[in-house]
Amino acid sequence: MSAVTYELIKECGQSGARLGKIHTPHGSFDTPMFMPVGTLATVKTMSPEELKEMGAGIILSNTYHLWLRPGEDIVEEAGGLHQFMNWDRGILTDSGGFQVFSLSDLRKITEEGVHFRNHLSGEKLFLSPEKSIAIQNALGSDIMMAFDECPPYPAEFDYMKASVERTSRWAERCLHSNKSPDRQALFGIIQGGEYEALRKQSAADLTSLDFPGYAVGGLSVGEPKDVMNRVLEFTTPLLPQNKPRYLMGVGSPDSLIDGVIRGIDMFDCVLPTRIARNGTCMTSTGRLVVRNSKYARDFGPLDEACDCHVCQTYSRAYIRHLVKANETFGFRLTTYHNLYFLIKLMGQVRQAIKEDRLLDFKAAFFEQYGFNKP
Ligand code: PRF
Ligand code: ZN
Repeated sequence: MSAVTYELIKECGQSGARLGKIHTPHGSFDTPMFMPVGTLATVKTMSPEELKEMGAGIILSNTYHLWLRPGEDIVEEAGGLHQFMNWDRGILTDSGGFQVFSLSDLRKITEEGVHFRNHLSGEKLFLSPEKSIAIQNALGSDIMMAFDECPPYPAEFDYMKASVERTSRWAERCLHSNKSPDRQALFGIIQGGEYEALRKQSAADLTSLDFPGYAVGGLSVGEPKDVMNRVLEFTTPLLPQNKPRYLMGVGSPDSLIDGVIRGIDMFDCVLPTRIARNGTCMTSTGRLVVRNSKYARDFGPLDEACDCHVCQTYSRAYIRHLVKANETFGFRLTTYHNLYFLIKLMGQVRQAIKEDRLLDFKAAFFEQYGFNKP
């Protein structure tokens, strides 16, 4: 039995959406679900208690960053990442594949792995499938991700084909180097860019290895929205029905709903936490830039329709003042609200799947949020 299992509860009568439950060694959570990002063993400005209060059942952390600091040996000595950061619910760690490509300089990809320079110190480093899994085993996450290559968009077909084939070979090496498959599930990552033939090849390679879950990688890398939707439309049907499906690095409200409609169960993104620290809030009527001078004397909540603690307690004028003065508390308030907003949105999405009305929910949500405006 795998460390992580997926229980399919119901399929949506109106779309490809699924209602489910994912069971991990650190509890279960309902899907579709959004995972807050805690890159450096903290969801920036939030305490674990606050994350629980808003209903987070799993968070994401990063192999690459924790390897560079404080070092996976220190986290392991602390008793693993859960103990180290005092989080007793699910943790998923990304493999470092994507981070090496997005953060580091002077990369050189070989069959063995990737040579690059530490983005902090300039030191020469090397990450491979075996090394990534050894770090993730030391961190003790519930879900580990395979070490992959996420090529930029657009990439030539021939480059993408060679990359997909290497990512498949790396995935097999990851699977064989997992030292605790009974406690830590390893998910495979489907690549292939916008090419249907390559997504098919990637999905066939990875599903033959029988991972306990699958991610769709290589999306939200600058491609137009309709390309992402089309890729999901032909990719999710290639994945087994009884395993979780995770769309990596996607977190705008519209993309979450579009992903769920195409059969995705899990999402993560820095978007809600990153824009919060720059004074931007997600609300039921669209993005609100609380720094804006028009909120200087606005004593109403960030979002009239939100029942989070922040919206029940603090005004736009107060939050604007804090954010403009660079006060940490202001960033805590916007971060809390944004994460609450996405986690609650996923709850509404699950309710709509239950009642076979997800497309109606989408139409109403998009109308209110302003996505239908020219
Ligand atoms: N691979 C990995 N992590 C990722 C991605 C990927 O393709 C993406 C794509 N948007 C985000 N995070 N390993
Ligand atoms: Zn709120």
